[in-house]
Amino acid sequence: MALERTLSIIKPDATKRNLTGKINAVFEGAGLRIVAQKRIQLTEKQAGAFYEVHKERPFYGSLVSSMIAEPVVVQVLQGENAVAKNREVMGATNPADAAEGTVRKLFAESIEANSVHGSDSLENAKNEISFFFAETEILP
Ligand code: RTP
Ligand code: MG
Repeated sequence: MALERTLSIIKPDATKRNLTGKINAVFEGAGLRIVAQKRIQLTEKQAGAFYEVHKERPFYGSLVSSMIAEPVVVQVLQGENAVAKNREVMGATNPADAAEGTVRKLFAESIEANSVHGSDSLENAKNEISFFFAETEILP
């Protein structure tokens, strides 16, 4: 088992419904430690750059719009196999397919308003963490 860090975002649909604490409780209950966290308002430019990999997808425009509609909470989660563990805890992209007890099953409204983002590989986690955090802001 490897101690890893992953980037998590509590998305606008969830911050709007005041669910930050409830979602954090699911992460912490699964053994993930919140070692950095801040509430920020993304700009269109930032959200567009963050989701650049999806630029050609039909949902790119509405994804970027939805990510700037309300503040988000960006956070670094640390734990054993944190990248895969967080993906497991988040549940499937579409809440209709998400397993019981997962964040998306518990809280997501739709495939777009799906409450959380989580890095999908260790390499992407490193890049996504540095997109939002300086190393000095991460306090294990
Ligand atoms: P994420 O990156 O947000 O952690 O989620 P994911 O890997 O499960 O999903 P991904 O395929 O990377 O898509 C990124 C986000 O785009 C929205 N989406 N909308 N309308 C659609 O068909 C559609 N497909 C994806 C979702 O909000 C997804 O989280
Ligand atoms: Mg993804």
